[in-house]
Amino acid sequence: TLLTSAAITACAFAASAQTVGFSQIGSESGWRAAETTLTRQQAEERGIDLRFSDAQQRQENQIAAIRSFVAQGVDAILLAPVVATGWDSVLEEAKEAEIPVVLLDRRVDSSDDLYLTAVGSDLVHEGSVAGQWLVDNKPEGTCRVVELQGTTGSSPAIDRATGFRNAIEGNADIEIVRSQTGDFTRTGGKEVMESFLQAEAGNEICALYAHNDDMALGAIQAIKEAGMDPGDDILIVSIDAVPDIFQAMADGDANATVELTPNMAGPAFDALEAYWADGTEPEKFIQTESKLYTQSDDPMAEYEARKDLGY
Ligand code: GZL
Repeated sequence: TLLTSAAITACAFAASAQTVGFSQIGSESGWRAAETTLTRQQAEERGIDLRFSDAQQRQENQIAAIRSFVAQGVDAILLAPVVATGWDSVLEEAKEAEIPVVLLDRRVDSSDDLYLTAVGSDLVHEGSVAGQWLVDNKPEGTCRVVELQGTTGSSPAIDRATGFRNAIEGNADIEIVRSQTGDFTRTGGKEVMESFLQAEAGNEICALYAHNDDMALGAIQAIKEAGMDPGDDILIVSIDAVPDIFQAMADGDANATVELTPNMAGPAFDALEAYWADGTEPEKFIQTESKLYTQSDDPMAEYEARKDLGY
């Protein structure tokens, strides 16, 4: 009898825990892996039952995961949307079921009444910070830039391209001569950079702008294999501030990165806990900060500070 009542109490307690479904894009980059790690840690600390789905970077898998979470009757859904379009109907279904949706690190084109809030950085600003660094640090004369874009149709790829172009617009010396997606992966960055180097053989490439560090790290490998010196022959500026980009900076292979915090779940769960408690409606966009780091910012100290965060 004693065991039974304890079991019942435990079940009752467990039943009181909020259940959250998390539709994660995948594990395409070190930053994405860190975001997943921190989301699991945040849920654990807050006694939230997290149900995790890895979409392998396919929108149809995210839509299926959201439908499954709705069928399970979860208390909220976290969605890191791989691309910006195509979400209206599945978000309508979650709204119909009165399940709040919180967007993490990327945006959607859907109306903002289809989600409780979006947690993320100002992606245009990140691109502008990267562009301004190049304006301030390029060598004299013309600077021919190649660009590794993020996943086609994703809000970071769209906005980081815009921000960078805004920043270099007034500088006639800087010209983007090649631009192609590397899908936010190291492999993609390496392969596309190899094609850029072949296509531009005999022409000077002054700098690489990569929409994330993982593509930059792949490109650095390609530049070395081509017998050139990344960070010197070709300046390297990217975004995320993952540990390995700081190692590359310490080695003189990368020049600058714009930090993106992987802790999007903290603000997301704060907003959900307030909403669950008394229906508090958060702002529609909860913005995280971006910070520029360069070789003069003690890169190995920054590496050490991040190396155990699950990147
Ligand atoms: C940006 C985020 C991007 C990271 C990449 O908010 O969505 O996705 O910059 C990741 O590393 O692939």
